[in-house]
Amino acid sequence: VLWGTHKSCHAFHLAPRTLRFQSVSATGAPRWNDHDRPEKFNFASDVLDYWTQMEKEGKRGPNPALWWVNSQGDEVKWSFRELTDFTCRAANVFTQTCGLQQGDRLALILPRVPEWWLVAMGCIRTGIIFMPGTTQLKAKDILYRLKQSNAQSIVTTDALAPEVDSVASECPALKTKLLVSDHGREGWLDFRSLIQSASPDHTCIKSKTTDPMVIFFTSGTTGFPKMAKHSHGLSLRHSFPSSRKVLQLKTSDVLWCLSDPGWIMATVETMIEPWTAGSTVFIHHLPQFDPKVIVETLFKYPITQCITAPSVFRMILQENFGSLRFPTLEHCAAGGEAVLPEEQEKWRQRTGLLLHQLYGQSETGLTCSTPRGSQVKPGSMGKAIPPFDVQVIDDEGNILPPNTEGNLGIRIKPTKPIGLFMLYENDPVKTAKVECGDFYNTGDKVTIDEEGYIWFLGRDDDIINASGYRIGPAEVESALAEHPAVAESAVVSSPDPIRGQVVKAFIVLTPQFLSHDPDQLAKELQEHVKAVTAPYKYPRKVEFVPELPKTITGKIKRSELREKESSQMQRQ
Ligand code: BCO
Repeated sequence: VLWGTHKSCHAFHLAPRTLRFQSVSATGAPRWNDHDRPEKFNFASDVLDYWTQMEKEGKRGPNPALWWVNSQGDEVKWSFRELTDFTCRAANVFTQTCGLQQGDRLALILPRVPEWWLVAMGCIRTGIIFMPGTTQLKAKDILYRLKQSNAQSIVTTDALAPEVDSVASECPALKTKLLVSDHGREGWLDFRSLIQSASPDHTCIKSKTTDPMVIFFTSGTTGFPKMAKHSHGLSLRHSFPSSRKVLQLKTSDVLWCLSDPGWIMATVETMIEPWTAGSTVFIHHLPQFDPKVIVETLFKYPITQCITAPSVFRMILQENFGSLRFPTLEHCAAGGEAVLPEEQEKWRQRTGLLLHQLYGQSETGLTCSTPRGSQVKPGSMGKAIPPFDVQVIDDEGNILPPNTEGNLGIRIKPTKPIGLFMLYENDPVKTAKVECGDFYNTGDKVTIDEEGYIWFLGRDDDIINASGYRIGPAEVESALAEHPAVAESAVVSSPDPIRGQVVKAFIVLTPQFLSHDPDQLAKELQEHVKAVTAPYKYPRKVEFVPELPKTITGKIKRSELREKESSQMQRQ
């Protein structure tokens, strides 16, 4: 076996913290500047294989490139050389066994298992566009993704294979299904054994920087998730000096980003950014979120940098852990939702470490941050990361002066910056809608101060940000509508001290359910939503109402319900 669930398969020893690698520049080999626009770029050949070469020449230390663990004591450690070998094999599996070609789409729905990185990098080598998805997706969500994207292939795990099979007949473009499992399944190819028998000889495509690389599904204020398509520029951007400044990763760093592999944060922070610097990517399988396991892991392994959602830091602070002075941890960053100044202060007091904020979207990747070593202004999401020219704009795209509330805009004219998404696939209307004068309008309300620090104020629409998940109300309302008790519903955000916001559903019942026990019915509806769509979207709060507030034209006034929630929370 090349790998698998085996104890400490490679005898890697991490360099002591004081030992830094002198033979290569401590921050890797920056070959591009912030405003370079090379015609060709491919993360596999330009970055991964570069570090493989450095290893061969003895210019990189013995730290693994990927270090994966689980709670059972299993461990996988791969060097860059092994990663080049395995990802070339993955590339051959896709092109030779599956018959996939550059530009084809592959849905990648795996938990945090080492194969996720092989699939993603195998796609990059071949130009197959990968589409990460969380394993919380249900059959209906998967069907939507496969159909919208015309996916030719899917890679997933045991738990989701039956969900895929239940909808596969409705997806004529789907040619191959690959299973990552220790067991076979009829109609599925066994990814692990194919990798073992595949050749490690593969020639990476010479991709243009502007060729598509990855699609992220992202929730919108109306309808179902949009497909934010990114080019290879997303990965090139992390070679730029300004991006490298954010975490200042070195080959000796061990970076643990806890994000589910379904989100852009994982693609960037568990692959692109650390490997650009030749650092170690640390992954814990974490099938269930448990603050105790996170704290134990930070004590047990020589992790130097940790990135996760603010809710995770809050959940850790809420527990009664004796000490949070982690022996090797040097830098912490939080992204996906806003962090309050008091939370940053509490984290500093308990751990001795500053909590840096990161800001970005599926459309933008990393957009703002307080780079390591620069002044943290508590509550601010930091400054713009070049080459993004970030401005606060009004609804016409005019730049507003400092300390004035407006939309966070990223300049796209005359030139779209490297790293910003290309477009919403198949949706020119929504793509045009987010263009505002010379800017891409993120829809996030912010202010900017005289020193360029940006302060998050909220959304200008109905999108809910629950513990870092971006949730569109229509997705939850549509799931609720499938239940016979629901005549009508309106879903909005409700403030929450731990998760920032939670999903709240106001529900008008059908006559036959009016006499049901409301607590039991609320639980039943919550379970129903968890069963028909990704469970993170389920309404943690439910209120039954006789009617919903509407405009004269019959549009639900979600803002009225949202304000009601906010004022109620303030009174409590
Ligand atoms: O809380 P409950 O127990 O009632 O429900 C939870 C789960 O137990 C449940 N569930 C999960 N899988 C299920 C299931 N139920 C039925 N069947 C299944 N297969 O559903 C609920 C899921 O909620 P959750 O995921 O919020 O769970 P949890 O365990 O409370 O996790 C907390 C967090 C903080 C770990 C989680 O919310 C999280 O990971 N948040 C971060 C999201 C994130 O990474 N966002 C970044 C996006 S990228 C970006 O913003 C760009 C930034 C540069």
